[in-house]
Amino acid sequence: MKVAVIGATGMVGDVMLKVLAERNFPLTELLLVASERSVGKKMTFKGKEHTVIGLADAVAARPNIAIFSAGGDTSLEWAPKFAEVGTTVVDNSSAWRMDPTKKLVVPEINAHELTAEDKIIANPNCSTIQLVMALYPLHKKYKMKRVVVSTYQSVSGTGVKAVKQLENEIAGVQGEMAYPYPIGRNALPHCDVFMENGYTKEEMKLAREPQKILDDRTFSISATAVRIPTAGGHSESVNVEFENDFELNEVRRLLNEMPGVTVQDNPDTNTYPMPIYAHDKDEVFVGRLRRDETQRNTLNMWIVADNLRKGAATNAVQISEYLVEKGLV
Ligand code: A2P
Ligand code: 11C
Repeated sequence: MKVAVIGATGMVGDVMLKVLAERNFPLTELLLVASERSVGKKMTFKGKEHTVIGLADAVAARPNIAIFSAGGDTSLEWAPKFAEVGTTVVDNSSAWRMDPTKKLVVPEINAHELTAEDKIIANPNCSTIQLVMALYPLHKKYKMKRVVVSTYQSVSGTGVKAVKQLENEIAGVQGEMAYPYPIGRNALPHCDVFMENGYTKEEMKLAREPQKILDDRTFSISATAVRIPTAGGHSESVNVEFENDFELNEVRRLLNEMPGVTVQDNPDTNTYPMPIYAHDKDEVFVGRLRRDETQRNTLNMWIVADNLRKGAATNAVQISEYLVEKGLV
């Protein structure tokens, strides 16, 4: 497979290269692509030196797969150009996610919907992916009615500038601000931009993307997204009301049986998921499983995952692996 990584010099691009190497993705050629600023730069992959190229050269090389992590504008402009030459694009940005002609894929849930005709495939938002990975097996069994989710998102979700802001604040150094306020010793109820309805774009992604992935509009999701001073890994407090009653032991079993999900849940040993321990892991961790004692058929849980891994790079590489395995590229 000839694969192009668009945004190879960025934060997600860096993890993408790590994941491709770790999983021994069947590469015959790797094209590392970034903005004109980085063209000519040398990067190493599996001990071999590569030179960064520009987007036009990458299209001309007609890769089998192009994995995009270079922002929505780059995806909007360039994904169709790759598709036109027969490349299948796996896009990490929000550009195509809600386009009804594009599929929004979490491989463990809906990769089977993909066909060779899908030339632009969307990777969901990081906080959506970890949420649906835990909701999916429970929804199949008990049918969700309503979900209330509050997120605790790391600065790595915002990008390099935000990681630097937190580091500067910890070191007591003045520097450029990614957020309108300090993030160290703070919590900002503000992820991405505000929309007309008073919600942030991140909150609306959490409300809408799961319905598309699960191909079901009968349940609703209400979200509050909060940025906290963790370096990496997003956490979520989730309250789910089901149509049908559940047994906690069966919930635990269903989550354990879900590929890619690991249950960490034992109050006796202080066992619960935490972002520092999810770092560099591909799994979604679920714990603090409790019955909501104030409402029928309602569950509380806590979900944690590495937002740059399963939330971005790993999910995109898994989609690419599926395309190769099924002969769709
Ligand atoms: P570059 O390093 O040349 O700016 P991050 O999200 O960490 O900021 O990374 C964004 C990634 O997307 C980087 O690899 C960046 O390349 C790339 N990128 C940004 N804008 C463009 C563009 N217009 N064309 C191609 N790549 C881009
Ligand atoms: C965050 N979820 O943590 C964002 C980052 O739509 O792909 C990814 C934004 C997106 O702020």
